[in-house]
Amino acid sequence: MATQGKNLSEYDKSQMPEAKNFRFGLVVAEWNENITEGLFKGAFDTLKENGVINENIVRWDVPGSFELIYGCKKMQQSYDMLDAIIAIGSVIEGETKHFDFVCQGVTQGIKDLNIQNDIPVIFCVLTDQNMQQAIDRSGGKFGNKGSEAAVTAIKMAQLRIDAK
Ligand code: DLZ
Repeated sequence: MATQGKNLSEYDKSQMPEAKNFRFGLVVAEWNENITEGLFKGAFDTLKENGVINENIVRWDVPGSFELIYGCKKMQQSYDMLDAIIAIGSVIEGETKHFDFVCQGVTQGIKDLNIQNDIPVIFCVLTDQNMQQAIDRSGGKFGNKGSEAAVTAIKMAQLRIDAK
């Protein structure tokens, strides 16, 4: 089922895997905290709506989006019972090339974790030109990408089980 551009309320919830026994990790960057907290809330609320219990959700914070790579790697190693991890960050374009390096680094780093290790890491990093675009996608007029990441995490957790 195609899900692009929809928020959870538009999803066919009857098509969602049974998630009540799944365990999830969320690694949250502190940079642009107003945005990443909105993304975290969207993800957390959607996991709960799908039956995941509080005890099966673990959260770690890291300073910036670049640190999501190491945070997710250590979480994979520390909690090998997790079914999926969601990496939450917000990178906003500034006047220097830092934006490009952080975006490329975190994208490639999380891609590498998905290749190297068995617990799927879901990419929930907004890469926006300005703060308004980030607000619009973290609980604003274009929905909440954290919620979409949680739906993806549940589906990938089920895929991992089915593929074993
Ligand atoms: C340095 C930096 C800059 C300029 N912008 C962002 C940003 O928009 N979003 C974000 O998550 N992190 C940013 N950072 C911090 C880097 O991710 C990282 O924390 C530092 O470069 C230290 O490794």
